[in-house]
Amino acid sequence: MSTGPRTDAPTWPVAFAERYRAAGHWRGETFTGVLRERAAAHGDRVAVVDPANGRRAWTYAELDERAARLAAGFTARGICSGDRVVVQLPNVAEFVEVVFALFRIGALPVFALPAHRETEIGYFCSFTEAVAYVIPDRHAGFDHRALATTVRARTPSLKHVFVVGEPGEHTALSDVPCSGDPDRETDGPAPHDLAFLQLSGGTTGVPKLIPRTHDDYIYSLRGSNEICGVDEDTRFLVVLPAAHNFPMSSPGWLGALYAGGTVVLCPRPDPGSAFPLVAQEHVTMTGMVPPLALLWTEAAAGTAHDLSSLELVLVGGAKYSEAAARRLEPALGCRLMQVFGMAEGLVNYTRLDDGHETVVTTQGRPISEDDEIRIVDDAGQEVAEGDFGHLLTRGPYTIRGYWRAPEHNRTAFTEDGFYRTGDIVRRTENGSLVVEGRAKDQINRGGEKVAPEEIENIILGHPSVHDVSVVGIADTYLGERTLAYVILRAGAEPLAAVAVKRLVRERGVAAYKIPDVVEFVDAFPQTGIGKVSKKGLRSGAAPDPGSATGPAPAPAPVVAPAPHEARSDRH
Ligand code: OOB
Repeated sequence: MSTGPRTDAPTWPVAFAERYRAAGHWRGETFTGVLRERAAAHGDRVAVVDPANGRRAWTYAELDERAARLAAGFTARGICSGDRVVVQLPNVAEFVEVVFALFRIGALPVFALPAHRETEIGYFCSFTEAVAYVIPDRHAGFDHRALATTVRARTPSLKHVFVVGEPGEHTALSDVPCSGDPDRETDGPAPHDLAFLQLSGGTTGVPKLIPRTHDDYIYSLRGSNEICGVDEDTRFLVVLPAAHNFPMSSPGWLGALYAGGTVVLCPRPDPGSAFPLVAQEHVTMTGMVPPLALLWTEAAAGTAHDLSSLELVLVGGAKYSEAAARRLEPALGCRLMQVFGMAEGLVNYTRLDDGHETVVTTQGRPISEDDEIRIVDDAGQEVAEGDFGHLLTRGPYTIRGYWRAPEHNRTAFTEDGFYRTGDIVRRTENGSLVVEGRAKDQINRGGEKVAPEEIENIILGHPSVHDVSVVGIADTYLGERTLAYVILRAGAEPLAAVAVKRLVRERGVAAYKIPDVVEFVDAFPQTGIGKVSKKGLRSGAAPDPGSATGPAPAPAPVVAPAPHEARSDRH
């Protein structure tokens, strides 16, 4: 079985693929095969715990059976190998069931985040020509069925909407599984086939899609498990949205399932929701972004819940301050591991046997000895050992190109296949990487990535707006938050900051992309924020945002708050 034309995305050259197989990285496993093997080996161990609505716990045998029945039901409805299915589910057991059902068929889940709205979902569905969209009925006060109705009406490929819960005019997911005995023997797609499409954090107007294969992703799980000590006794709590690459694979819920451990799904990440679950479910491991780690660290002191089962907390997705990192272990009574990863592939971890200073001051080193790391200056020349520069990487689980994006791939990857991460790093004497900043045009809002261009394009649509520049400003809790500098047209009706925010919200984008602060200016500040009119740049010859100017790359557009911030709007 194949997952469709390989031309959808560049893949590893044959010589590299052979090398990765010979090294034992790619072992010819598939997710379907892995689940079936675990179900055969220890079918009665608990695979997934969903504490919401009366605590459901599915064993490996049950999960395998459910996935097989659902796969048969999807097949009966015409979903085939290679079809794309946008999956937008919160942390519920059905998420795991749906994903393994799609893996079985060889259909590709496209992992949307629960926060995504009409603009993002409409784009994912139309760009991938998705045949189906899987949603909860309502989540976090939002009715996903109404959104599905809108998107379906304008997406000709979209034939099915499956709903976890009350389906409304759509199809209940619970009506899909076949009742007979499904074919249990199929392995579905081949190990080198695509397994799913992840979303990139994005630096452009629309997010890029990241094609991951069974071989490469399973290798990253195996490597992550080894580094983090994940085994069948691991009880992994998924606090971040399960669709994100970090909680999925570093080592995440897929890593825990690969090892035969137990995945506990946490509906909300706040300590009030998560701490009781840690205690009740004897959670041993979890992963989170720095702002959440701060909250957990602060809340741990006064909690009545027993957190003593926790052995390891992974923190990553954005820079974790050294001061905060120092506080985590004593507060939570467990080990800390920093993780610096990307959905495109490369993942770095500090190690359990690293000294304490390395754990609190670095972002670790790559999973694999075959992860190739280059740290280069603007001219692409390798910097002196210890100096900072642009991080380029290539390896057995880092993609060679985005899905259906040949144009973008030409700049996002070097000719010899290195991914330009857009991160500015340096390597310490003991080989650990330290993230110093960013050269890419992206805002990292506490781990949630915002592409300024996407928001600028929306604001530019307002008739009173002459130009806009969206930048990140330092924030003690989030690391960064977003500020939109707006220049109004001469003689235009004055515009309130709230109106700008409303405009973005009403366009139907994830709430975390709505600017935190809006400021009206006569011209873009040239100093202090280091930004000029990006509209002008785009209509002229735009420089590659991944390349800084000058010999030494500036440590990223992570900027200090502008002096006039005091008068900015904070609604
Ligand atoms: C993870 O994945 P993405 O794809 O959402 O974002 C990747 C980007 C990196 O290129 C870097 O800019 C930033 O997020 N980042 C960090 C970081 N971890 C990620 N920046 C500073 N320090 C860190 N520890 O965010 C992701 C994927 C897998 C595991 C962990 C995080």
